[in-house]
Amino acid sequence: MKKRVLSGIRATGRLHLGNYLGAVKGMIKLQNDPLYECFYMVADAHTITTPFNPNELKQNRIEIIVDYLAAGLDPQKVTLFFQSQVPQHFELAYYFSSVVSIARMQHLPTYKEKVKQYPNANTMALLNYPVLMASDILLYKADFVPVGIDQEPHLEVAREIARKMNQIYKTSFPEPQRFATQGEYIPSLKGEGKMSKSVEGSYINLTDSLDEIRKKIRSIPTSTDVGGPIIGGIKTLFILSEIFLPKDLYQEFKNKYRDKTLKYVELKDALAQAIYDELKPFQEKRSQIASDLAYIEKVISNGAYKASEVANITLKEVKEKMGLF
Ligand code: AQP
Repeated sequence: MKKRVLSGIRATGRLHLGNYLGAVKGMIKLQNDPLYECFYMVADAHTITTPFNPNELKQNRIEIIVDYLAAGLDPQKVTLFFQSQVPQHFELAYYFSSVVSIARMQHLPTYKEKVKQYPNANTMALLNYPVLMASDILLYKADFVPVGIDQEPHLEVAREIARKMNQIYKTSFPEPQRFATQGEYIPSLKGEGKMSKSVEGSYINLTDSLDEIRKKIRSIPTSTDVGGPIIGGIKTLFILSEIFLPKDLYQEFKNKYRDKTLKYVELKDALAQAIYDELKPFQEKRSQIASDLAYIEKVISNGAYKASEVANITLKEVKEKMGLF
């Protein structure tokens, strides 16, 4: 039996380097391993947990599918779908909500951060986010979830729900584990917090031009003193350099930093070029795919059909065991 994999990205905007390195790279790695059966969704329903614009959501969810395809996800190997087109996610989340306490959800750091970010949008949907995420994963009985480290508290909730359901109703949910990548936490270009779609100035989009990337990398705050502690913007610079630069070049810049001979602009421009070189094939492929709307629509409808088939089996089991069938 193949191990199952589930992942998703909210349709809140265009993908950035954090999403790519923390999630999409892991998604591609598992797609290419015949031991895994992968389900990758656009988490369009999770998008409404924070303020959103319906017209933008409609467009953004298609853009994420195009991003997935351009990044190398292959619908012949994996199931790509919109979460909202498989309503079994919502039904299972409702059953799961009966084994989760309100206090447990209120104490999650991710919930507290979002309430701080959007104090006027402290909704039931936001509080329920981790329960719906547990349902996304467990509906497919996924063993692995390629997501960034910021999602770890939500995975812990999914494991707790799996344990409780198995204990109370004798279901057979696995306890899902995060599939980590080297880029599991990409810091903000501002030097504080993580790279995030909703924090202006924090991110590099996968569709940015070389000029835009150079400008953004040059804006990373670096103190004039080289050789000090590697924190803030300098840390961001070195984390990205370790991922994108060839090993020897990265080491050379690191040595220069220690020797206090580093010129930041040289490191920044080498890094900008290396990031662009990695993104260029993605960008070329993206414009080809984006022009074929009929193909994109077919991928989405096939995906919903395939995901529903698996979803129905799990839902039937849960309903039977809960006395609802
Ligand atoms: N900075 C990051 N480093 C590594 N991984 C990251 N991810 C997000 N930011 C980083 C991973 O990307 C996947 C998709 O995330 P999401 O779309 O669910 O939304 P998010 O985590 O809410 O991403 P953002 O950019 O921070 O969006 P906003 O600002 O809208 O909330 C997940 O696997 C996540 O771990």
